[in-house]
Amino acid sequence: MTNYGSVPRLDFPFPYKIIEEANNHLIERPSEEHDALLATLPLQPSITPHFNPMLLYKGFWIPKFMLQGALAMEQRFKPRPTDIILVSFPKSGTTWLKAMIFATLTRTSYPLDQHPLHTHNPHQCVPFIEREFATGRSQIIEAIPSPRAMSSHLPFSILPKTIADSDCRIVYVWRDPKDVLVSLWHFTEKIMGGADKIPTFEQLYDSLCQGVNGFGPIWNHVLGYWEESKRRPEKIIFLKYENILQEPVKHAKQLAHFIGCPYSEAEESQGVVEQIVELCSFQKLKNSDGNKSGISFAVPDQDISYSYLFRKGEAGDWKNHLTREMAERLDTIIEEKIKGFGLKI
Ligand code: PAP
Repeated sequence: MTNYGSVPRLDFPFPYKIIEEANNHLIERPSEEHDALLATLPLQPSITPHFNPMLLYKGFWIPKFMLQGALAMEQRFKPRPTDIILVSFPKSGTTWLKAMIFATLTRTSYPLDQHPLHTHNPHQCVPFIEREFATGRSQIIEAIPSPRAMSSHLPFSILPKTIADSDCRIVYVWRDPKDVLVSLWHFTEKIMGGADKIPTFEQLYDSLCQGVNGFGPIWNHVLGYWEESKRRPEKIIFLKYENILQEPVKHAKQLAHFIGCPYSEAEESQGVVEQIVELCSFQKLKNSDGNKSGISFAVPDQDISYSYLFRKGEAGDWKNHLTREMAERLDTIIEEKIKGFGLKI
């Protein structure tokens, strides 16, 4: 396993400054070839407006503009052997894991009390590859010095093949789908902010059960990475949100080792692992200046406050939202789909 040692200090907010200053609402025209392909795909409005509309591609409902990005990535993304790509189904712990990866990589680049995570949202530190390609700003991805930390919500079968064939490391995080649903529901409520057409919780629940929601079906998303992590465990680590919550220090060490910058004995005895865990903790991130006031641009034409990404940060909140029947039905659907693959919810 590569050990990167010290990672170059990023002159913050470079290259993220480029992101902040770029015209967020300008989507690069898809190439004619992509246009033609997109026009042939089944289209479905998304119940959650930030993923609207969705196209069915390789068995997954992908938000159209993210699919434009994915197709551009397929043609132009050049993986580097030292790349670290965080992948998740939305609302599974992306923001947290972005913070963990970034803090781990840059722990010697900044004094921890002046770390950029005190003032920046993790999404400003670790960009979404398909979004940058979709919005015509792939130069941001190229400008990040190695080892790059980036992220994606794309299913494994839609990631460019060059990634699967490369030495890049993939960190996949998944979460109990019932809590994913609850998190997505609250997020949707916030971004729709009192609009008349807010979907009901039951509608969102049905869409998840049917697999017709952004990047869904969730079970195939998870299974794609699970299978690949069994094939190539040295290149794909498969983490569960609930397990990280239970044992954050253990997982922080495992993550550091996997991404090529393990903690030294000296760091461990000085409590650096605990400090990184604390820096990335829900309360710390939620209450940081950057997250209280910042506006994200996760999707075009929609301003999403960073604060929406920090709600409860707990496991099992679904018990406050789903009836027993609803929980059992969703569990049964997922269990049926993942049966035989050696994976448990
Ligand atoms: P995204 O896919 O839109 O980026 P993502 O970050 O994956 O969202 O998920 C948000 C969830 O992670 C929220 O869960 P909740 O609604 O159930 O509360 C959010 O609170 C939680 N979260 C964010 N940061 C942390 C953290 N540091 N520790 C634990 N959970 C966190």
